[in-house]
Amino acid sequence: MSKYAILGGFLGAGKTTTMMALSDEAKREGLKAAILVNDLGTNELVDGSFTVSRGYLTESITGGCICYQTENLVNHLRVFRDEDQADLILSDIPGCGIGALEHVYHRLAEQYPGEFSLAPFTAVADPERLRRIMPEHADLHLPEEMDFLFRAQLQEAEVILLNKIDLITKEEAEKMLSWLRSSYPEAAVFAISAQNHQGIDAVLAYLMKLDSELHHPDIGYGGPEFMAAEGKLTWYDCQFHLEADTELRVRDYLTTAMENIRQGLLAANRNVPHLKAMGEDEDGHIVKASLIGVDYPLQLDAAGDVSCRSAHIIVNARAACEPDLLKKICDDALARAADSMKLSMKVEFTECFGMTD
Ligand SMILES: Nc1nc2c(ncn2[C@@H]2O[C@H](COP(=O)(O)OP(=O)(O)OP(=O)(O)O)[C@@H](O)[C@H]2O)c(=O)[nH]1
Ligand SMILES: [Mg+2]
Repeated sequence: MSKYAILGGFLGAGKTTTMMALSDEAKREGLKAAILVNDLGTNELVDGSFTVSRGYLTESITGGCICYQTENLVNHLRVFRDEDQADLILSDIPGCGIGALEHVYHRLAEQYPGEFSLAPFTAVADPERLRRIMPEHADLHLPEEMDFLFRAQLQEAEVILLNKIDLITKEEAEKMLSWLRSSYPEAAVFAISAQNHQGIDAVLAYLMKLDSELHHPDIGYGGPEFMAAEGKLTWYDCQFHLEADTELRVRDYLTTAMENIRQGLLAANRNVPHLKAMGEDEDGHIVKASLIGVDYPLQLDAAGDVSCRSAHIIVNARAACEPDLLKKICDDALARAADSMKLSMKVEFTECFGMTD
């Protein structure tokens, strides 16, 4: 029987990176892992395209949360289990999401008994965002309605992964771990760096060995705080083609474009819990960029950066901003970056919607 593990956690916490790290670790242990990427956006999205480009066995469910498409989810899980013979199936939920313990795990247990072994329900947490709900109550320039989601995601979890410990000191990590353990005493807490593969072996062993207890925590799903938090979030997705007369460097384009979006959001006093972009040139070289807030440095994975003539670009912004304003900021920023680099831009797809639309 395949083990199925859902990883929740806020936007940009590192769910996709953790799923890749767990897949790598599974491979080292002689196990086969598969990744099921879930997002509210449609069409080609950064996360699924990136995991495929890195060679991970990946399928995507787009256009809605897996909480509301159990049959579709089960079809994907069965293919991974029966055709791919995956030992472990990892899936995320859109990073604003809560409620998958009830809507996915409980439904699978009740409606498809014995088909899948359910790993403890897991949340990935970013240390910076945790500081917001810890006693220090750090100001992250995000609407305070988001605090509900940070708390609910941890309350729902049976396993909490304190990720990105490479970015904090040992003392900070200890302080956060002890706060997490005292605030969420029923959860098993692990410290990891998904990026550096630190602590991943212990998490894999835990998820493979234990099963979800299938609790029913009261996390306020559907309540006023939940509605208020979702009401603040907007999804923007864009795909386009860039062409240069002489030379195009995808890394430079993404850097300029993301900085333009940052400046547009700052000027409007808005923020972006996660802005992701990926570019692929005509020879399949990939560059990925990620920004987890207007106050944070741009993170570039530019292993594939070479000079080229044309590239396909995907941009996904998950922002605390009104849809019309976000669309204007992003559309302008992407076009201005192309103009300033004398690139011709052919937009193939754009969507922008509020989470509650
Ligand atoms: N330094 C560091 N960065 C990390 C780590 N894990 C993830 N990141 C970075 O954090 C950013 C967000 O990571 P993702 O894995 O895309 O986050 P996510 O939770 O999947 O984000 P959404 O799907 O948008 O909700 C990326 O730039 C990652 O490279 C880590 O352990 N250390
Ligand atoms: Mg992701």
